[in-house]
Amino acid sequence: MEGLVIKTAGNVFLVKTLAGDLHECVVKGNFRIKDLSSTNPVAIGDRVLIEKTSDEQTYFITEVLDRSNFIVRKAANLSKQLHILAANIDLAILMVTVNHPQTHTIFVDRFLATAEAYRIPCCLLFNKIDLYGAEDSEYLEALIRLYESIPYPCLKVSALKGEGIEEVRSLIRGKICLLAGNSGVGKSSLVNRLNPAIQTKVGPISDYHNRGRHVTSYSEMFEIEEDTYIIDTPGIKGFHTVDMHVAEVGHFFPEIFRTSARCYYNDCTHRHEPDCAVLKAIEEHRISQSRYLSYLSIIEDAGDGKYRE
Ligand SMILES: Nc1nc2c(ncn2[C@@H]2O[C@H](COP(=O)(O)OP(=O)(O)OP(=O)(O)O)[C@@H](O)[C@H]2O)c(=O)[nH]1
Ligand SMILES: [Mg+2]
Ligand SMILES: [Zn+2]
Repeated sequence: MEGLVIKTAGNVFLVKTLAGDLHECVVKGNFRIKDLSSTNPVAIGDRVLIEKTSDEQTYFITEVLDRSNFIVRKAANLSKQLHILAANIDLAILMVTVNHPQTHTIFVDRFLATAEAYRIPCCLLFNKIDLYGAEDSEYLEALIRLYESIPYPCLKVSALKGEGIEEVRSLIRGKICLLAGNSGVGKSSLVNRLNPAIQTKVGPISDYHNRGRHVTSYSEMFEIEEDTYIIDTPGIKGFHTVDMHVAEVGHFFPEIFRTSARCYYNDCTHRHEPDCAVLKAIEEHRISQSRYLSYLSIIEDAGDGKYRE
Protein backbone atom coordinates (compact mmCIF):
# COMPACT_ATOMS: atom_id res chain seq x y z
CA MET A 1 0.00 0.00 0.00
CA GLU A 2 1.24 3.49 -0.77
CA GLY A 3 1.09 6.27 1.79
CA LEU A 4 2.47 9.60 2.93
CA VAL A 5 4.52 10.02 6.12
CA ILE A 6 2.85 12.82 8.04
CA LYS A 7 4.47 12.52 11.46
CA THR A 8 7.59 10.97 12.91
CA ALA A 9 8.41 10.23 16.53
CA GLY A 10 11.59 8.30 17.12
CA ASN A 11 11.30 5.12 15.08
CA VAL A 12 7.56 5.26 14.64
CA PHE A 13 6.08 6.87 11.55
CA LEU A 14 2.49 7.88 11.05
CA VAL A 15 1.48 7.10 7.49
CA LYS A 16 -1.67 8.20 5.69
CA THR A 17 -2.55 5.79 2.91
CA LEU A 18 -3.96 6.81 -0.45
CA ALA A 19 -7.30 5.47 0.81
CA GLY A 20 -7.08 7.91 3.71
CA ASP A 21 -6.38 5.47 6.56
CA LEU A 22 -3.79 6.22 9.24
CA HIS A 23 -1.27 3.58 10.32
CA GLU A 24 1.63 3.66 12.74
CA CYS A 25 4.58 2.05 11.00
CA VAL A 26 8.10 0.97 11.74
CA VAL A 27 10.97 0.60 9.34
CA LYS A 28 11.73 -2.91 8.23
CA GLY A 29 15.05 -4.37 9.35
CA ASN A 30 18.27 -2.75 8.29
CA PHE A 31 16.82 -0.44 5.75
CA ARG A 32 18.97 2.23 4.08
CA ILE A 33 18.52 4.82 1.40
CA LYS A 34 21.11 4.51 -1.31
CA ASP A 35 23.82 7.17 -1.54
CA LEU A 36 22.75 9.03 1.52
CA SER A 37 24.23 8.85 4.94
CA SER A 38 21.47 10.20 7.14
CA THR A 39 20.49 9.60 10.72
CA ASN A 40 16.88 9.01 9.71
CA PRO A 41 15.89 6.73 6.83
CA VAL A 42 12.40 8.17 6.52
CA ALA A 43 11.19 11.75 6.95
CA ILE A 44 7.90 13.61 6.87
CA GLY A 45 6.73 14.12 3.32
CA ASP A 46 8.15 10.80 2.19
CA ARG A 47 5.93 8.65 0.02
CA VAL A 48 6.35 5.08 1.16
CA LEU A 49 5.11 1.56 0.60
CA ILE A 50 3.81 -0.19 3.68
CA GLU A 51 2.94 -3.78 4.43
CA LYS A 52 1.09 -5.43 7.27
CA THR A 53 3.10 -7.89 9.36
CA SER A 54 1.97 -11.48 9.71
CA ASP A 55 0.73 -10.89 13.26
CA GLU A 56 -1.57 -8.26 11.77
CA GLN A 57 -0.55 -5.85 14.52
CA THR A 58 2.07 -3.58 13.00
CA TYR A 59 2.87 -2.13 9.65
CA PHE A 60 6.30 -2.07 8.09
CA ILE A 61 7.65 0.58 5.76
CA THR A 62 9.22 -1.52 3.02
CA GLU A 63 10.26 1.16 0.57
CA VAL A 64 10.71 4.92 0.27
CA LEU A 65 9.66 6.13 -3.16
CA ASP A 66 11.94 8.52 -5.07
CA ARG A 67 11.99 11.99 -3.57
CA SER A 68 11.49 15.07 -5.75
CA ASN A 69 13.60 16.97 -3.20
CA PHE A 70 14.50 16.95 0.47
CA ILE A 71 15.97 19.34 2.97
CA VAL A 72 18.60 18.45 5.53
CA ARG A 73 20.41 19.80 8.50
CA LYS A 74 23.60 18.51 10.01
CA ALA A 75 22.88 15.84 12.58
CA ALA A 76 23.27 16.88 16.20
CA ASN A 77 25.84 14.18 16.87
CA LEU A 78 28.83 16.05 15.36
CA SER A 79 29.40 13.38 12.74
CA LYS A 80 29.28 14.15 9.04
CA GLN A 81 25.81 12.66 8.95
CA LEU A 82 22.76 14.56 7.83
CA HIS A 83 19.30 14.63 9.25
CA ILE A 84 16.49 14.83 6.72
CA LEU A 85 13.99 17.43 7.87
CA ALA A 86 11.38 16.86 5.17
CA ALA A 87 10.93 15.50 1.66
CA ASN A 88 8.86 16.21 -1.46
CA ILE A 89 8.21 19.86 -0.68
CA ASP A 90 6.13 21.59 -3.36
CA LEU A 91 6.46 25.10 -1.99
CA ALA A 92 8.65 26.81 0.59
CA ILE A 93 6.92 29.74 2.23
CA LEU A 94 9.07 32.21 4.09
CA MET A 95 7.08 34.25 6.56
CA VAL A 96 8.54 37.70 7.00
CA THR A 97 7.66 40.54 9.34
CA VAL A 98 8.97 44.02 8.74
CA ASN A 99 8.60 44.70 12.44
CA HIS A 100 7.64 42.79 15.63
CA PRO A 101 10.09 41.11 15.07
CA GLN A 102 12.13 42.65 12.28
CA THR A 103 13.28 40.23 9.57
CA HIS A 104 16.58 41.17 7.93
CA THR A 105 16.98 40.92 4.16
CA ILE A 106 20.13 38.88 4.59
CA PHE A 107 18.05 36.22 6.35
CA VAL A 108 15.44 36.33 3.57
CA ASP A 109 18.05 36.07 0.83
CA ARG A 110 19.89 33.20 2.49
CA PHE A 111 16.65 31.32 2.78
CA LEU A 112 15.72 31.97 -0.86
CA ALA A 113 19.18 30.93 -2.07
CA THR A 114 18.98 27.75 -0.03
CA ALA A 115 15.55 26.93 -1.43
CA GLU A 116 16.93 27.54 -4.94
CA ALA A 117 19.78 25.15 -4.19
CA TYR A 118 17.23 22.54 -3.15
CA ARG A 119 15.13 23.38 -6.24
CA ILE A 120 12.09 24.19 -4.15
CA PRO A 121 9.78 26.96 -5.43
CA CYS A 122 9.58 29.77 -2.94
CA CYS A 123 7.25 32.58 -1.98
CA LEU A 124 7.24 35.31 0.64
CA LEU A 125 4.41 35.90 3.06
CA PHE A 126 4.51 39.25 4.80
CA ASN A 127 2.62 38.91 8.08
CA LYS A 128 1.35 41.30 10.76
CA ILE A 129 0.26 43.97 8.28
CA ASP A 130 -2.29 45.04 10.91
CA LEU A 131 0.60 46.39 13.01
CA TYR A 132 2.47 48.52 10.51
CA GLY A 133 2.58 52.30 10.58
CA ALA A 134 3.33 54.46 7.55
CA GLU A 135 7.09 53.91 7.64
CA ASP A 136 6.85 50.11 8.01
CA SER A 137 4.28 49.96 5.19
CA GLU A 138 6.49 51.98 2.89
CA TYR A 139 9.42 49.65 3.56
CA LEU A 140 7.14 46.65 3.05
CA GLU A 141 6.05 47.91 -0.38
CA ALA A 142 9.67 48.46 -1.39
CA LEU A 143 10.51 44.90 -0.38
CA ILE A 144 7.57 43.54 -2.34
CA ARG A 145 8.64 45.49 -5.44
CA LEU A 146 12.14 44.08 -5.09
CA TYR A 147 11.19 40.43 -4.55
CA GLU A 148 8.41 40.37 -7.13
CA SER A 149 10.89 41.64 -9.72
CA ILE A 150 13.17 38.62 -9.25
CA PRO A 151 10.42 37.12 -9.31
CA TYR A 152 9.22 35.61 -6.05
CA PRO A 153 5.47 35.73 -5.42
CA CYS A 154 4.63 37.90 -2.40
CA LEU A 155 1.49 38.00 -0.29
CA LYS A 156 0.48 40.34 2.52
CA VAL A 157 -1.45 38.83 5.41
CA SER A 158 -2.54 39.25 8.95
CA ALA A 159 -2.79 35.87 10.61
CA LEU A 160 -4.36 37.63 13.57
CA LYS A 161 -7.12 39.52 11.73
CA GLY A 162 -7.57 37.04 8.88
CA GLU A 163 -6.61 39.42 6.08
CA GLY A 164 -5.20 37.74 2.98
CA ILE A 165 -5.92 34.25 4.29
CA GLU A 166 -8.03 33.17 1.30
CA GLU A 167 -5.16 34.07 -1.05
CA VAL A 168 -2.87 31.88 1.06
CA ARG A 169 -5.42 29.09 0.92
CA SER A 170 -5.52 29.06 -2.87
CA LEU A 171 -1.72 29.37 -3.10
CA ILE A 172 -1.14 26.23 -1.02
CA ARG A 173 -4.04 24.07 -2.22
CA GLY A 174 -2.97 20.50 -3.07
CA LYS A 175 0.64 21.09 -2.02
CA ILE A 176 3.06 20.05 0.67
CA CYS A 177 4.39 23.35 1.96
CA LEU A 178 7.27 24.19 4.22
CA LEU A 179 6.55 27.20 6.40
CA ALA A 180 9.65 28.92 7.72
CA GLY A 181 10.57 32.19 9.33
CA ASN A 182 12.07 33.72 12.44
CA SER A 183 10.57 32.86 15.77
CA GLY A 184 7.57 35.02 16.58
CA VAL A 185 6.63 36.01 13.02
CA GLY A 186 3.33 34.11 13.30
CA LYS A 187 3.77 30.74 11.60
CA SER A 188 1.74 28.76 14.12
CA SER A 189 -0.87 31.52 14.15
CA LEU A 190 -1.27 31.14 10.38
CA VAL A 191 -1.64 27.37 10.60
CA ASN A 192 -4.31 27.78 13.28
CA ARG A 193 -6.07 30.41 11.20
CA LEU A 194 -6.09 28.19 8.10
CA ASN A 195 -7.50 25.27 10.02
CA PRO A 196 -8.90 26.18 13.44
CA ALA A 197 -9.17 22.49 14.33
CA ILE A 198 -5.38 22.31 14.54
CA GLN A 199 -4.64 24.78 17.35
CA THR A 200 -0.90 24.41 17.48
CA LYS A 201 0.75 26.36 20.25
CA VAL A 202 1.19 30.09 19.77
CA GLY A 203 3.50 31.98 22.04
CA PRO A 204 4.00 35.55 23.16
CA ILE A 205 7.03 37.34 21.80
CA SER A 206 9.56 37.81 24.55
CA ASP A 207 10.69 41.39 25.16
CA TYR A 208 14.31 40.39 24.87
CA HIS A 209 15.49 42.24 21.72
CA ASN A 210 11.92 41.98 20.39
CA ARG A 211 13.05 38.78 18.77
CA GLY A 212 10.75 36.13 20.09
CA ARG A 213 11.72 32.75 21.40
CA HIS A 214 11.06 29.37 19.91
CA VAL A 215 7.68 28.06 20.95
CA THR A 216 7.41 25.27 18.41
CA SER A 217 10.22 22.84 19.11
CA TYR A 218 9.69 20.05 16.57
CA SER A 219 8.52 19.65 12.98
CA GLU A 220 5.18 18.26 12.11
CA MET A 221 3.00 18.20 9.04
CA PHE A 222 -0.43 19.72 9.50
CA GLU A 223 -3.26 18.77 7.20
CA ILE A 224 -4.92 22.06 6.28
CA GLU A 225 -7.43 20.39 4.00
CA GLU A 226 -7.50 17.27 1.83
CA ASP A 227 -4.06 16.84 0.19
CA THR A 228 -2.82 20.16 1.55
CA TYR A 229 -0.12 20.12 4.20
CA ILE A 230 1.99 22.68 6.00
CA ILE A 231 5.19 21.81 7.78
CA ASP A 232 5.59 24.35 10.56
CA THR A 233 9.32 24.53 11.27
CA PRO A 234 10.67 25.89 14.54
CA GLY A 235 12.50 28.92 13.23
CA ILE A 236 14.81 27.73 10.51
CA LYS A 237 17.94 27.41 12.56
CA GLY A 238 20.08 24.70 11.14
CA PHE A 239 18.38 24.80 7.75
CA HIS A 240 21.25 25.38 5.41
CA THR A 241 22.81 23.74 2.45
CA VAL A 242 25.88 21.82 3.34
CA ASP A 243 27.23 21.95 -0.16
CA MET A 244 27.33 25.41 -1.72
CA HIS A 245 30.49 26.22 -3.65
CA VAL A 246 31.61 29.83 -4.04
CA ALA A 247 31.37 29.58 -7.82
CA GLU A 248 27.80 28.33 -7.46
CA VAL A 249 26.35 30.91 -5.11
CA GLY A 250 25.40 33.20 -7.99
CA HIS A 251 23.27 30.44 -9.49
CA PHE A 252 20.94 30.70 -6.52
CA PHE A 253 20.26 34.42 -7.00
CA PRO A 254 18.12 34.34 -10.18
CA GLU A 255 18.71 37.99 -11.17
CA ILE A 256 22.47 37.64 -10.64
CA PHE A 257 22.49 34.40 -12.57
CA ARG A 258 20.61 35.91 -15.53
CA THR A 259 22.91 38.91 -15.66
CA SER A 260 26.11 36.88 -15.29
CA ALA A 261 25.66 35.55 -18.82
CA ARG A 262 27.09 38.92 -19.93
CA CYS A 263 30.14 38.89 -17.62
CA TYR A 264 33.46 38.71 -19.44
CA TYR A 265 34.66 35.71 -17.45
CA ASN A 266 32.66 32.49 -17.36
CA ASP A 267 33.57 31.88 -13.75
CA CYS A 268 33.12 35.50 -12.68
CA THR A 269 32.32 35.78 -8.97
CA HIS A 270 31.19 39.41 -9.43
CA ARG A 271 33.58 40.87 -6.90
CA HIS A 272 36.71 42.27 -8.51
CA GLU A 273 36.69 40.92 -12.05
CA PRO A 274 36.86 43.35 -14.99
CA ASP A 275 33.88 43.66 -17.33
CA CYS A 276 31.47 42.25 -14.78
CA ALA A 277 27.87 42.69 -15.91
CA VAL A 278 26.57 42.13 -12.37
CA LEU A 279 28.65 44.97 -10.86
CA LYS A 280 27.49 47.19 -13.70
CA ALA A 281 23.85 46.26 -13.07
CA ILE A 282 24.25 47.12 -9.38
CA GLU A 283 25.71 50.51 -10.30
CA GLU A 284 22.74 51.13 -12.58
CA HIS A 285 20.30 49.95 -9.89
CA ARG A 286 19.05 47.05 -11.95
CA ILE A 287 20.22 44.63 -9.24
CA SER A 288 19.59 45.59 -5.65
CA GLN A 289 22.43 46.43 -3.34
CA SER A 290 20.86 44.46 -0.47
CA ARG A 291 20.62 41.30 -2.55
CA TYR A 292 24.25 41.72 -3.59
CA LEU A 293 25.35 42.16 0.04
CA SER A 294 23.55 38.91 0.92
CA TYR A 295 25.28 37.21 -1.98
CA LEU A 296 28.65 38.42 -0.69
CA SER A 297 27.88 37.29 2.84
CA ILE A 298 27.21 33.75 1.66
CA ILE A 299 30.44 33.75 -0.30
CA GLU A 300 32.35 35.04 2.70
CA ASP A 301 31.02 32.16 4.79
CA ALA A 302 33.02 29.78 2.64
CA GLY A 303 35.89 30.32 5.04
CA ASP A 304 34.17 28.91 8.12
CA GLY A 305 33.35 25.57 6.51
CA LYS A 306 29.65 26.21 6.09
CA TYR A 307 30.09 26.63 2.37
CA ARG A 308 33.03 25.37 0.39
CA GLU A 309 35.43 27.34 -1.78
N1 LIG B 1 -0.66 41.78 15.52
C1 LIG B 1 -0.43 40.57 15.02
N2 LIG B 1 0.09 39.62 15.83
C2 LIG B 1 0.30 38.39 15.31
C3 LIG B 1 -0.02 38.09 13.96
N3 LIG B 1 0.31 36.79 13.75
C4 LIG B 1 0.82 36.33 14.91
N4 LIG B 1 0.83 37.28 15.86
C5 LIG B 1 1.32 37.16 17.25
O1 LIG B 1 2.73 36.95 17.23
C6 LIG B 1 3.12 36.09 18.31
C7 LIG B 1 3.93 34.91 17.81
O2 LIG B 1 3.11 34.08 16.99
P1 LIG B 1 3.41 32.54 16.73
O3 LIG B 1 2.36 32.07 15.77
O4 LIG B 1 3.61 31.78 17.97
O5 LIG B 1 4.84 32.66 15.99
P2 LIG B 1 5.73 31.48 15.38
O6 LIG B 1 6.29 32.01 14.10
O7 LIG B 1 4.97 30.21 15.31
O8 LIG B 1 6.93 31.39 16.45
P3 LIG B 1 7.86 30.09 16.77
O9 LIG B 1 6.98 28.92 17.00
O10 LIG B 1 8.59 30.54 17.99
O11 LIG B 1 8.79 29.93 15.59
C8 LIG B 1 1.83 35.69 19.02
O12 LIG B 1 1.64 36.56 20.11
C9 LIG B 1 0.76 35.95 17.95
O13 LIG B 1 -0.51 36.22 18.51
C10 LIG B 1 -0.61 39.11 13.14
O14 LIG B 1 -0.94 38.96 11.96
N5 LIG B 1 -0.78 40.33 13.74
MG1 LIG C 1 5.30 28.30 16.18
ZN1 LIG D 1 30.41 39.14 -12.96
